[in-house]
Amino acid sequence: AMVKMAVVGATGAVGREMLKVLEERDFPVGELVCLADPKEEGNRVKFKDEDVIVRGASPEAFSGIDIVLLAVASEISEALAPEAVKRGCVVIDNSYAFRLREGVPLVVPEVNAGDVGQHQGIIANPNCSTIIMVVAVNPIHQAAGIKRIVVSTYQAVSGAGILGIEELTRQTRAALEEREEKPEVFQYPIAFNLIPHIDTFQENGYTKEEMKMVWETRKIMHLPDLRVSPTTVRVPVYRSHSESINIETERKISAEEARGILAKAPGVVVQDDPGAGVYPMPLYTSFRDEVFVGRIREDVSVERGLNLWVAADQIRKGAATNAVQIAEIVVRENLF
Ligand code: 11C
Repeated sequence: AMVKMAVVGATGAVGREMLKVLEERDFPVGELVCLADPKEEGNRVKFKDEDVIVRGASPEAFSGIDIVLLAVASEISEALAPEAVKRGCVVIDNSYAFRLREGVPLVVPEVNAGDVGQHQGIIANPNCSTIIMVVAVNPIHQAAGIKRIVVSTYQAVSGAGILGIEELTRQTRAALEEREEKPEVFQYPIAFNLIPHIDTFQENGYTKEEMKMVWETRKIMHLPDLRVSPTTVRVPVYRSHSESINIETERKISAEEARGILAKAPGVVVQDDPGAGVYPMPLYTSFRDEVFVGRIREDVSVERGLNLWVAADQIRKGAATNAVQIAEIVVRENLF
C-alpha cells in the first residue's frame, strides 16, 4: 500500500534528513506534503529529484494524510500533533513534548519495536543522545543485566540545527582571524571550546538534556528504576554525537563476550581494534545509520563493569532514520 505522508519542519536539519531517508529506504510514499513554519511557505525541498514546494503548517493540512513526521520544536508539536490525530493521522513526533506521556510509545526499533502497537495516535521519537546510547547498551542488558550507567556525551553542533552548524563555521573562521564573534545559538563560543551545558539546568544540578537521557532510557528499556548518570557536553564537531559509556552489570561479562554480543546486535557496528587504531570517530560515522561501538574494555575499578566508546550520526539514527524506522513498523504491521 502507498502511504500519504506529511513531513512537518521539512526545511530543518532533521526534516531534510527525513526526506532523504524516506527516499533511500524506498519508503512507500504515495503522496508527500512538506510543511513548515508559515514564514517558510514557498521554499523548496528535494524529494526524489523533485522540488517540493513547502506549505505553511496548519491543522487543515493534515486532512487525508496517513502518517505525519513531526520535526519541530516541542511547543509546535504540542499544538499540531493532536490536530493531526483528530484527522485520523498517525503522528511520529521527534520533539520532547509527548515522550514521557502514558499511552505514547517511545520507540527505538532495535530495543522496543513491540511498543509501537500500543499507540493511540502519537508515537514519540526519543532524544538523539538517548537513542544512540540504548542501541549500544540494550544488547549488554539482555546478556548480563544492567544495574547502572554513567555516560558522558560529546555532542555535535548540528544537534542544535542548521544554525548550530553555521555558528561553528563562523566562529572558527573568526577565531583564526583573531576576531571576536558573539555567540547566538550556544551560551559561549563553541570554536576551540567545550560547553558542559545543553538545554536548561534543573533543580538537581543536571541539565534537561541529561535528565532526558535518564527518563527516556528507563521508558524505552522498560526499566523504571534504572540508575543513569549523564553529563552532556557540546563539542566543536559538525555531526555525530559520541558517548563514553560506563556500565555496571549484574553478571560479570568479559570484554570478549561483550564484543561478540555487540557484533551481532541489530543496528550496531563494532569498530574495536585499538592496536590497529580502529575505534569510532564522529568524522567517519557521519551520514551512516548504524551506532558504532569500540574501546570495549572491562572496567578496572569495579567487579562487574564495562566501558564503551560510541559514536553515531545523531541526525540520522538519532532522529530521522529512527523516525522512518518507526513509520516502517506502522506500515508493515498495519497500525494506521
Ligand atoms: C542537542 N540532543 O544535541 C539535542 C537536540 O530532545 O530532541 C535534541 C533535543 C531533543 O542539542
